[in-house]
Amino acid sequence: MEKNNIYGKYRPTLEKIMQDLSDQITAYNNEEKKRMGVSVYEHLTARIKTESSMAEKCRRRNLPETPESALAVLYDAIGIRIVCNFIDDIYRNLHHIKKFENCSVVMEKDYIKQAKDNGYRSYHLILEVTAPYEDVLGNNPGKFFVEIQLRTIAMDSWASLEHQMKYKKTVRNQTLIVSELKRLADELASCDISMQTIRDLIERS
Ligand code: 0O2
Repeated sequence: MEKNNIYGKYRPTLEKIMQDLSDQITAYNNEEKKRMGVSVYEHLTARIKTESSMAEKCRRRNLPETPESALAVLYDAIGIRIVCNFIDDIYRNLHHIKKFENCSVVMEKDYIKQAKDNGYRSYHLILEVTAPYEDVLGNNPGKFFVEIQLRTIAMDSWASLEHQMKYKKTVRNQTLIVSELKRLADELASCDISMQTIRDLIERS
């Protein structure tokens, strides 16, 4: 399999699944805006994992670099990131997403309640989406996996910064940077809690 063709003929289908699910999320947000006057999230981004990044992940997991590995064994070919103003909004989004009739949750990781050792925080959800397209195993309607990451703006900024460091080949003062990043992650987590508390006080008053 060519490196630049790991999704094979399924690439356009992945784009459709990603768009349809993004539309479903946007739709409940629009409903909430009408009902409550505020959005449930600040912004949403969606991406198909790059071919090279997916091929690298297959190699790391000792999987053949094929559409079957990319779409039936690994779960993050399609990724949607929902960035929220407040921690509670993350759980509000989860509540809405879990009600989608065409989706079931196959995995959940709450890196907010249990942050990674480096300070990474986010809520990860793997959805299995049933859609009227042929999947890599030949089923139609097919089943497609989507990774949804939910985080606050603070968690998102931190992850971008940490990502920059991780993917630089050589970083001077790495030990210092790693420990500063951990300290920063904890400070931002504390700010997120304060933001939520103040919002609750304003809403109750
Ligand atoms: P991209 O380009 O964002 O997709 P994996 O790490 O993927 O082999 P697993 O269990 O699938 O293993 O991953 P996990 O822990 O659920 O996290 C997957 C994604 O979460 C990563 O995707 C990142 O987007 C994000 N993530 C997880 N841990 C960290 C972290 O410590 N720092 C940052 N900045 N992001 C993290 P990819 O595949 O790295 O890349």
